[in-house]
Amino acid sequence: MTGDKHPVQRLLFTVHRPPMSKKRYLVTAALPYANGPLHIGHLAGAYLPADIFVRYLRLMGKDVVFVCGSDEHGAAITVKARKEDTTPRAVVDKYHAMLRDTFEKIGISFDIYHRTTEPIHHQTSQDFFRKLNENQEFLEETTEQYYDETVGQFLADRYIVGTCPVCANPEAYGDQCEKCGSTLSPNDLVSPRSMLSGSVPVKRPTKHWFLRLDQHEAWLREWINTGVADGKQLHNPRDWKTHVIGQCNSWLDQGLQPRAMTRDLDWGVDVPQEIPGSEGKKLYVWLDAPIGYISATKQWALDHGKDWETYWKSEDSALIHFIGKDNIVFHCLIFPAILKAHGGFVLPENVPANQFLNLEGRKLSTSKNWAVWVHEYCEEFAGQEDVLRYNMIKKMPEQSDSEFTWKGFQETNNNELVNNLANFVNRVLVLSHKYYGGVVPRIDPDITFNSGWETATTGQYNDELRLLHNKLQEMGAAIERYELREALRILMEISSAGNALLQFNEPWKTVKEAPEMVKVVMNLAIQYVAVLSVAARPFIPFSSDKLRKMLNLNPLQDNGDLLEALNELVEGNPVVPPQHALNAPEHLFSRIPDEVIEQQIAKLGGTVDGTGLTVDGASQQASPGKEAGSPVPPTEYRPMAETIQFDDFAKLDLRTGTILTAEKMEKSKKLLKLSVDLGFETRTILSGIAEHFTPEQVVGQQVVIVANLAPRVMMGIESQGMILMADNPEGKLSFVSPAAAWPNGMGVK
Ligand code: B3M
Ligand code: ZN
Repeated sequence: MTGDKHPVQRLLFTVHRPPMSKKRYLVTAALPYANGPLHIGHLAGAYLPADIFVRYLRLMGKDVVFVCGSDEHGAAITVKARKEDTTPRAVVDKYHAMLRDTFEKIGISFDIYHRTTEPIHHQTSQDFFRKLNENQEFLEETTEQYYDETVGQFLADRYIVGTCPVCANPEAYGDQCEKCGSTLSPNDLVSPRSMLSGSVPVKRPTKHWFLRLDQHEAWLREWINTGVADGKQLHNPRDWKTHVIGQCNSWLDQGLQPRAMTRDLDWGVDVPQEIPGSEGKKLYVWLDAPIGYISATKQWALDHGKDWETYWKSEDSALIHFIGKDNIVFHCLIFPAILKAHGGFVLPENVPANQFLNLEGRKLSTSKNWAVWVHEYCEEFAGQEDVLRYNMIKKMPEQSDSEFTWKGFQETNNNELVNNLANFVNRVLVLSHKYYGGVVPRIDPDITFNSGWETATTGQYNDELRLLHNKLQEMGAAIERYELREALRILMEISSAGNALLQFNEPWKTVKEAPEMVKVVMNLAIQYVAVLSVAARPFIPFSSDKLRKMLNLNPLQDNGDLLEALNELVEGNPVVPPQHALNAPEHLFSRIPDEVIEQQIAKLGGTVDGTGLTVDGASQQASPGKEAGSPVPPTEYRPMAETIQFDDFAKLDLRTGTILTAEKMEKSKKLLKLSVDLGFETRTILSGIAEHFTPEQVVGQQVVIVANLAPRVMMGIESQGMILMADNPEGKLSFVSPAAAWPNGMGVK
């Protein structure tokens, strides 16, 4: 023993555990549009984090239901049907099956994967509509909408194309410009035309039902910022991600307007027919889609003899929505308003939205086939599903956008999964068979050895088990805080400590001279592997199964297995008893050679195949950034500025920061008003980027600011610094930012 501070004591009180006090959990992952296959951006954005969280809750013995399903309505589907020259029904049938199978292959453990075309969903959403109507939550209003006279149809926003008022892109849609990312409405488009016939649409009056979101603004603001609604503290807003709260406040600050909840369409959920004027009207897809979470729960409850209402209506149930950042407004403001307007439902306890994942330096693009398709991965890398999962978690865009590269994928696999985890497990199994015929040795727990946690620290068997307990608890606490990258790091620390345990004690050298000590070391190493077989399950479930098999332990029940292990370990007890017979080691991970990676890189941006990769509209929508395949114009470089001395440069105080809120300035086209977190303080900064970014796009963005620039008053507001931006030959702007999740307030030199 090197000193009096044993690692067990050092760790014991450092673990922060926010209370997981709810009786039951209803966890949702965004319903993907059934109009295309799943790519890695979807996986990292919503499905994988949700799956990890749910698997962890199950391991902790919690009552949890995990629901999802295909979003089968809306223009995303009908546009796709037109492109594939088929019916909406054929589109959703095809992609629903594809999505369902892909989720299963990559191990997303939904309790139910439902569909919004199911009758139970139509009924549920119509009941909602009736109730909102009864509660006078709607304004019925007749407005002028674009109508295509050639085909005799009102045009959904997506069916109108025209020139973007912000960036002059001639192919902007009526709801959004995919080039600059601006949110638009059809009236914003310059020279609109109909996508159905190419003709110039005319305006015609039509009646719609508008949800009075303006009347919900005040309580939503309070609930988002304080966690209090109806005088009750429902959650702690500090548990929510800052970029989520920031985006909500940006919307709230712009003022919530009544929003149409119906459409003139022929595909979707009918407005209940007894309501006057309902003919030809369908529910807006963003009204029915989140209600899909409820209908999925109803179906699951029917299938399992449970009561769906306890999950949605009792105060001791927690509702948690996993989504990508482009769905924040719908899940944090509009759906909560709908739930409240209906009455009787719980509000989400948290909406841990992720940001976007980029691929090889560019944003993911369905239309340019700049993506990694999960179903293709599962075919080409069959048996290596966990390698993708592991990489997605390591690169999860939890606080800011992140990037996947195939080289990084290879390195992570070879260095962490093969060299660390697989190597450790293999050594333990091989040595146990060699020394003890595969039987867990009996030991004298008082014999000490070199601990794997720190060089030159003495280990004692029961203490080391308690130490393992603390590590697991730390890992769980990170998952409970939705810090999944951190949780994975802690998991791998256990594997590293296992390797170090072998390295520091060298059983292969000492087995002859100190056989009793080696027994203790090997027994402990087996406990490590057993603990990993449980703790790895949320992240890499297929490998967890393999580990259980090698250890000859029962398959996990997903019902308190981790809790049980924690209870043993905290007492200093082993989780695998002596005399237990192990199975032979099996293959866990293998090295990925360069050729495989090169092939994948070569495939990027390649021809579109028959799976229909030509339409966007999945959860990761366009955001500004380098477009895959855009032609590179000849660059004219700006002439160099005059040379300055180091002292001139040293006068600048550059700092890292994160944009917390952003809003448009009433009288200025160019300026956005930002509040920027500098760690030690929050600054108000006016930045001339309004023509390049919408407020929602910049919230959560990490930036570098000139922090000691003299304040300047513009349009009556004092701007306290300047944000660094890089420009490009087309005059576009890009943020200059530190690596993902860098602390705020740090110096930049
Ligand atoms: N289908 C949009 C999307 O895929 C939508 C999500 C619905 S969640 C209720 O981004
Ligand atoms: Zn634009």
